[in-house]
Amino acid sequence: MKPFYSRINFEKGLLLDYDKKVIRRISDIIPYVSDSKAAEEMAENDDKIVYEVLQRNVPQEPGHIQHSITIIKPGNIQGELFMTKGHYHGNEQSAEIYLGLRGRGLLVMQKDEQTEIIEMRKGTAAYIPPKWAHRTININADQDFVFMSFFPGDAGYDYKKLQQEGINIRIMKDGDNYKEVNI
Ligand code: PAN
Ligand code: ZN
Repeated sequence: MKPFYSRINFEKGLLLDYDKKVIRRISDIIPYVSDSKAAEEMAENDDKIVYEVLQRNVPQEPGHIQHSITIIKPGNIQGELFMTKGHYHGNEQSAEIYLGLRGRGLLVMQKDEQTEIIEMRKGTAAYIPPKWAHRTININADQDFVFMSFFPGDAGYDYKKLQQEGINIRIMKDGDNYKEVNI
């Protein structure tokens, strides 16, 4: 394959060139939220976009580096702030770097009984070591949270493992702020 580049607008926090857009709506994240029943009802009435992932096409092979931008919209489901599904990497040796571009969010990571949270904003480069599950949450009520991800070509996704074991910390709306709730 040939070298290529993408343009990022740092003012707007946008990836201008991408090959594929994945859209996740409330109906796509029902099994991942605390109150799945509330999510079902919301999805029936108004199936809002929760987040979008803009991806570059890179071979999903060792040696390559996948990169994409995630845009999480503001909102909540029965108080639980809009978030990504969250996953382990299928290839558990795969680390990842998240770079904050716009808005404010939390990166929640989990490994065995341990939980770590990093608050992210424009300019935060967070390192997710191998074997840590990761999910991001938009903690702003009126602004998108946007970050860029860089991860090995063969990282893969294991959504089921995290869904089955459950995530220990939920991020709930608390007035204009947020609170962490342990489960
Ligand atoms: C990210 C995520 C992206 C969407 O690019 O895939 O933010 O989150 P979910 O995949 O959990 O829906 C990443 O961590 N890639 O490995
Ligand atoms: Zn990942």
